[in-house]
Amino acid sequence: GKEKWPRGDEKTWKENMRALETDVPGISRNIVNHVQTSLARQAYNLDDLGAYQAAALSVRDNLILNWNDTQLQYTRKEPKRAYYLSLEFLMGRALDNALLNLDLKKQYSESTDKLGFNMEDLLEQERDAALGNGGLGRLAACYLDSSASMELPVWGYGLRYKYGIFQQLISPEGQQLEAPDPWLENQNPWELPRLDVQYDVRFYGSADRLNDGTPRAVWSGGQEVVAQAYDVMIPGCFTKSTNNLRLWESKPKRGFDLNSFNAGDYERAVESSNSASAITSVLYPNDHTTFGKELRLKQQYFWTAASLADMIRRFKNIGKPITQFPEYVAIQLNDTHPTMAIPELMRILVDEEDVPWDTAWQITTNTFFYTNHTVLPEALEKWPVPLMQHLLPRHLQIIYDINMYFLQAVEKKFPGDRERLARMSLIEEGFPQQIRMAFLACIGSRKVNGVAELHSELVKTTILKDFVEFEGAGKFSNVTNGITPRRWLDQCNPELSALISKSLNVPKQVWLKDLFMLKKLLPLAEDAAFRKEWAEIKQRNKERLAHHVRTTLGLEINTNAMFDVQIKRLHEYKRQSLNILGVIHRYLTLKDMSAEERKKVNPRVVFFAAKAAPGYWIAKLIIRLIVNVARILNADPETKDYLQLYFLPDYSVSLAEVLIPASDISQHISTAGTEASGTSNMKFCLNGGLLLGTVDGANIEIGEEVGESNVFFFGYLTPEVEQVRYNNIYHPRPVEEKSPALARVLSVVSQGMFGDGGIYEPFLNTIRQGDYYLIADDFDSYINALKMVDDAYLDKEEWIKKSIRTACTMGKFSSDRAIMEYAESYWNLEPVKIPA
Ligand code: GPU
Repeated sequence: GKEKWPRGDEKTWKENMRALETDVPGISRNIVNHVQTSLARQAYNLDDLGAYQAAALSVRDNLILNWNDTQLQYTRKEPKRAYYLSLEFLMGRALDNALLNLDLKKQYSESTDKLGFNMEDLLEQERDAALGNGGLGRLAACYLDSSASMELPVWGYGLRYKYGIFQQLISPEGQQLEAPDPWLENQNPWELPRLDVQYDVRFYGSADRLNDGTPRAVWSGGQEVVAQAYDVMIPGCFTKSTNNLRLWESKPKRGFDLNSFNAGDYERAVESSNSASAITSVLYPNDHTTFGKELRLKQQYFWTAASLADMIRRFKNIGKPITQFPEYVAIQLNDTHPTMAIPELMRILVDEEDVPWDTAWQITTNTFFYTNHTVLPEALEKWPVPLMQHLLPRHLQIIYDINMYFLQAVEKKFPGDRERLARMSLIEEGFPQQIRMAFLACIGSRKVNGVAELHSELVKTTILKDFVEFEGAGKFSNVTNGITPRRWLDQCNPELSALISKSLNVPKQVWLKDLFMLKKLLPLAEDAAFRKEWAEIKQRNKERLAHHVRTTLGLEINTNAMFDVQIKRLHEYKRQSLNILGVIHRYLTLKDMSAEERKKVNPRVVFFAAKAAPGYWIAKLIIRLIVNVARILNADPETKDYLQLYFLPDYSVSLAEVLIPASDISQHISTAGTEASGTSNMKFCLNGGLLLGTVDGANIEIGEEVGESNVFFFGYLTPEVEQVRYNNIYHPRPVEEKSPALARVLSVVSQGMFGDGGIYEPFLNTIRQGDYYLIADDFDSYINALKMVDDAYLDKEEWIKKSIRTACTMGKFSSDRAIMEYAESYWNLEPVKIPA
């Protein structure tokens, strides 16, 4: 229909509307404008940081214009929308990505050149947005990139932590120290405060059922906190489509606690203001563990309540009856962290919208989708009932009611099976009783998925087995994770990207959004000239990494060596321990050799980077061992030409972007059945690094795509692990018997070859006793796999062929594929074209 011009003179408005600045003069004008006005600086006092900020603000202008057009189109077309709820978004830097996606890289470097700045230097000025711990948070970031690139109406919802993941420092003894990450300190040009988007969120108080024949209750009293929206624009790649990541900041309600002011208790009033801002002050740095802290539950509720209120307001604007909510809204729960959204939606529907219970439950279970990211028991969230009662009394009532109806249905299907009821109850008996969030997420959702084939099977056969029996297997399925080839190939490895475009004779605009096209390059593995170019790029990426390490750490790296990389959170199940013990074994082997024998050895540089959760002391001890082994090895004149070891501190997205393209081989060596998927495995392979791994997570699917002759697998298989663990406890065998090689390694560590051996005993004992992660059981098989890697590397040409075959069969692992699976099979979303 014809829209009436809302106010003022239409012509004056329209004549003054800005368009995108896409040519070099326009870009320069815009940058200089920002230097002059936004930053209040001038040419003679502008440094790299200022120039970065001005460039970023000018890019932001373009993003905003695209964002406006996209959101206007969504409002007009009223498509079904999906919302990705994640407590973590590990975004990394934004400028390079925005320039790539807007296709303005060339123009911007020309413009900054003219203004006297080097684009590469400006990119380095940006701080990582590190609002996440690891794979789970980075997956969310890749999915936002793909949703926008696939032109899908998807928004992310998260928290605007004042401090992201801690900065890692390593003391001279090798101890991890944590420093805060004040990433907002230099201002953040990528966010837009939305002062008009605020919601009140209640905590504590009391819940009184109306008992008027309806299920309604009134929740009142307690404390109210304001959720304030900040928007981060998410540009799609080579499209106008620009989506939104809405992050909430907590702040005290205006006029908070006036009573205390009146009573002259100024200090108490300030305290309550502090507690409101505390909610979004810091990202919890624990990965795969839950601690049951009140502040964490506050974060979870604050975020889900604000996000749902925002979605419902938007839904109400289109004027449809509330029963149609699931036809317009799909909500993806990234793990169980946002599970409180389920009772919160029930509360809104029942208490505020006066919807009957069964209808409300139908709306809810048609709206949510739950992704599980682990089967490790310590990561399955449970909240103590007394804490829930205190903080969210109405939600506890609702959870009890959901549980009551649910158990009635289970009882009906399996009459008299009391044990089954106890196993499936949302409430775990104990002192205190606890709420099992994975079960709540499962029964409150339309579909449940794992993140790789094996993992999704394990979800069905272990933690949610009873639920499969009760609800049928159809509700449970798999979406194998993916990674965005924009950041993880074109941005981090521009030379390889250029070689691919040249060889395909297709611009990257095409193949970066259709990654299966890489398959067309497979025949070139047989082309010696192509192999040469391929290998030279890998070599230059190794030199780029060496340069980075030289300038940041002052260390000199042998770039003629094989680069062997393991970078991920430090966790016992990921088995960095196996890797470092293998390095020590290699060292001992080298020491056993004569100088002549050593000369035949392939030089190798081993890289680690990993943060440990601040309270995870075994993990910190493993870091300490790595650092101290590195100190000895790198100083040993007999071996240092053949074996170097580096622990690079403060692992981040930006560091990964330098490490991954430089790897010859990378390690993904979790105990079989423990790594749900892994995603860095995909990144390394896409950059032509070979994979050394266990038969676990997405490694298996990578092996299927690449062909088993191009990957190095070892270790016990998932179905065998349980029996091995059982034997380790009930029929223990000494390490000497399982692996004499490992026994020797453990003994040199405990005898102090790498400094005070005593301090490592608690770690060594985890292997000697129980060995839950099968270190000793897998050690010989691991050493054997390393030997196969060494042998394969001797044949340089064959190695390069493997590298080419690996990269060119990674099409499946584009997050575009993954996000299309969610859009089509889960959310039922259609792309929305944004007119030029
Ligand atoms: N993952 Br649960 C995390 O990074 N953090 C967590 O707390 C949990 C899972 C990871 C999985 O370990 C990894 O295998 C997976 O690839 C990633 O989530 C994304 O699904």
